[in-house]
Amino acid sequence: MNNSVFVQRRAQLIATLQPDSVVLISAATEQSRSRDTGYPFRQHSDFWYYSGFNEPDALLILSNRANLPAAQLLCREKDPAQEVWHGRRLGPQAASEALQLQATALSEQSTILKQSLDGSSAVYLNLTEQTDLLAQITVQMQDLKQREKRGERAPLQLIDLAPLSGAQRLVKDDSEIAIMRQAGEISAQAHIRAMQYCRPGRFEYQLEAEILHHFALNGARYPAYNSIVGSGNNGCILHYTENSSLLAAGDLVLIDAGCELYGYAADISRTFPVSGKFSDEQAALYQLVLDAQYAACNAVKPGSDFAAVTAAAEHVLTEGLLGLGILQGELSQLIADKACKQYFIHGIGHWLGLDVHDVGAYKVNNASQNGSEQPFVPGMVLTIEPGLYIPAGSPTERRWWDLAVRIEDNLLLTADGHENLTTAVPKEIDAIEQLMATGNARD
Ligand SMILES: [Mn+2]
Repeated sequence: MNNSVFVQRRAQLIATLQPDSVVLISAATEQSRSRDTGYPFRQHSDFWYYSGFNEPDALLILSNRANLPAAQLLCREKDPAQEVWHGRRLGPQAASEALQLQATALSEQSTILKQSLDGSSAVYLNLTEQTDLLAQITVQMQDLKQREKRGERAPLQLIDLAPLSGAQRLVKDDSEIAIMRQAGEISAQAHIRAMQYCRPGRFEYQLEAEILHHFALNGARYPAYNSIVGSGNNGCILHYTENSSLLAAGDLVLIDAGCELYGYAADISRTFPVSGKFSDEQAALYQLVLDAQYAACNAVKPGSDFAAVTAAAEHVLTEGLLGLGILQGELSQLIADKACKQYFIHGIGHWLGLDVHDVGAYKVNNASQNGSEQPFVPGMVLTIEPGLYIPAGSPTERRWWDLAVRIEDNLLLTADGHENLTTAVPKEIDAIEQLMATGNARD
C-alpha cells in the first residue's frame, strides 16, 4: 500500500485534537497458542490504520505539540540473533524512511513516553481496549506528579480515542475501498467453490477447507473470522464453528465466511441445499429471506440509516411469515410487536472494515440525548444479512422445524446508492441450483 495514505490519516486525526495533545496507540502483542507455538500475528486495527506497520511490540505517538514530532514510532531494534529465529524486523532506521515518521528503539519507551506526557494537556488512547498502555501511562503520570515542584506536569485529561478513530475509520478512503472490493471478490469465489464441492456424505469441515484454500491461494492467508459451516439444525446456532457434522441429503447448509485481505474483512453468508435442490419448505423460507434482503439492500443509499434498512427487512419478513402461517395475527400488529424477531434473532447488519464488526457509531447521540441514527454517507461499508432460524420446538408446524437461512452481502455506499461488493456469488434459487448441478473438477 502507498505510505502516503497513512501520513494523510495521521494528519487528519491530528487536526481534530485539542491543543497540546498526544495520541498513543499500542501495537498488538504476539499470543501464545500452546507452549512454543503462537497464534498468527494480527496487528491492532487502529495501529495498522495510522501506521501501516505490521510488527508486534511497538508504540505510535502522534502529537500537535510544537516540541514533539507529529508522528513517532517506537519499535524493536534490529537483532540478527533474534531475527534468524523469529523473522525479520524493520528496525528504527529503516522504519523512519519507510513509514515517513520519526522512529526510535523500543528500549527508549520509558523516556519518550515521559517526554510526550510531560506538559501535554490531553492524552488520547483507547481507554477500554488498550488497558496495558493505560496502566503504563498511569505510572508515568504518578512520576510526573511527584516531580511537579521541579517543573514537570502530568496531563490533565485522558480522552478516549475510540470515537475519533471510529468516526474516521467508518468512511473508507479509496485505497481501503480497492482492498475491500478485492476481499469481497475472493470471498465470493470461495463460496462458489464450496457450493460446487458440496455433496451428501461430505463433511462441513470439507466445505470450510475449500473456502480457506481459495482464500489462501488468492493472497488472503487467513479468514477474517472463524468460518461457520452449519448444516441441518446446526444452522440455528448463530456462531456454530465446530463444522464437524456429516452433510445429509435433504438438509440446508448455512455458510458464513469471509477472508481478511491486508487487514480488511469480507463477511458473506449463503444458504443452499446439500443435495443441490431446495424442498418446497426450504424454497419458501429461503425466498422470503431473499426478498427481505433485497428490500433491505434497496434502502441502502446516502441519507438512509440502519433503522430504515431494518424496517424494510422486518416488513417483508413479517408479511412473509404471516403468509406461510408461521406467524398468526394481524399484519400491522405483528409489525408493531416486532413478532418476526422470534425467528430473526440478530440485527440486519453492521459496519465492515478492518474489524468484521467494524468500529463507528450506530447512533449519533446516546438514547438519553434523543439519540438519532447515524446517516449513511458515501464510503461507508456495511453488511446486510437478514436470517430466519426455526429450531425444533418452535410454535409452528413441524415441517418448518430446524430450518435456518441467512443471506449476507457487503455493500459500499456510493453517491447515488450502493455497490454490492459480494454479488459474484449467486443467491437466486435457480442460480444456486444451476451452479450446484455443474459440480467442480475434483469430483
Ligand atoms: Mn456479518
